[in-house]
Amino acid sequence: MLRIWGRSNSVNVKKALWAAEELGLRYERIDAGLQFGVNDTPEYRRINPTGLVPTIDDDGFTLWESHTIVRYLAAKHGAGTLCPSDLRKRADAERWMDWAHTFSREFQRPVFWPLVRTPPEERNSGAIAEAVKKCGELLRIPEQTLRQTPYLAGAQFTMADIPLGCHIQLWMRLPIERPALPGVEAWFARLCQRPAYGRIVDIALS
Ligand SMILES: N[C@@H](CCC(=O)N[C@@H](CS)C(=O)NCC(=O)O)C(=O)O
Repeated sequence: MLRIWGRSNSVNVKKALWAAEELGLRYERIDAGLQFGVNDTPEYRRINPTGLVPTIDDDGFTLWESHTIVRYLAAKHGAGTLCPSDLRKRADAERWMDWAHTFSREFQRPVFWPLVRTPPEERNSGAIAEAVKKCGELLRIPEQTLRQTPYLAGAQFTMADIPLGCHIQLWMRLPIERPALPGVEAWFARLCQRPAYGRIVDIALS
């Protein structure tokens, strides 16, 4: 049985959960992180020395780092679907997974945390606006691709869409001024049609 540790509102935990659900896997989720603790216990640190979430245990094989977990689950259960069989298509998909870190760095702490997890009186609105602008500029990179193909790695939904798809939900749902990015917006609308995205990713901001 697959076990996944992590609170359901963590953007990185969502990646693992969404992949598992797209693959139709049965799993048990154990709350961990922030108010739930668990990730600071010696038992947890033994399987994940970073003390971060998510971590998985797949029949005794433990793994951490959300994108690696997505790659592992996709390769094990989704060869030819979530994980493209063609080597170049797979590398293309993995490139988008890695690029999501670039967006995450400019978005999670500079925009998401101040707007969702920081009291209004402690927010620096100038810095947030500056960061939103930077994120909008970064999104012109996937915009170029998404104007030409429905998904990041081509015609099919793949693991390429999972990491950035989790960040984009936050980007689209935050009360911020977004530049017009029709390709990204159409892609987000496509993701919203996926039942697993609705269950796992497109949940209330917290
Ligand atoms: N590179 C790691 C980052 C994991 C990470 O930063 N997780 C955050 C949640 S999104 C965390 O564990 N924060 C501490 C906590 O929730 O207590 C990954 O992708 O798995």
